Amino acid sequence: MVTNRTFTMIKPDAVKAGHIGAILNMINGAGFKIIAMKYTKLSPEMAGKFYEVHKERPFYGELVEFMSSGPIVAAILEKENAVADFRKLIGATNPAEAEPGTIRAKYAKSLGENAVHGADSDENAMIEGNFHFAGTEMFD
Ligand code: DAT
Ligand code: MG
Repeated sequence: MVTNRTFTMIKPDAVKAGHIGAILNMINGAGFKIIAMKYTKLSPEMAGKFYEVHKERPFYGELVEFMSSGPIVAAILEKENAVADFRKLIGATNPAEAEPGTIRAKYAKSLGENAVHGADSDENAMIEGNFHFAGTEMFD
């Protein structure tokens, strides 16, 4: 099992605000290698399935609606300690609590519309990467 990869999405708020380039620049600058990447849009069904773990949470409906509201950039990233280092680079879920200089501190609009997703474990990184990409779309 590959444990040096993580999965990310640049969310609809950041895409709409024109931050794709700046965010990718921060990702590259932090030493992550791009293994797979696509510009795409989630249907409400796909967003619902992706965030199924949050189904019982009060914000689930809002989250699914937001994540399917516009295009996103999905990517698999590789680096030593990828999951933890990427969570550090993006900052806390709530941008008001995110460390200065993190992607969410710089580009997130709110707790709900927080610019980027980062997988929270090696296992989820693999599941989420495989949800979005076929093996033929991944390059070492
Ligand atoms: P993270 O994206 O930092 O892993 P999470 O997995 O707890 O955070 O939640 C997934 C997404 O759901 C999060 O990026 C934004 C949204 N969200 C989380 N908590 C929320 C809340 N209390 N109100 C509205 N949206 C929320
Ligand atoms: Mg999460």
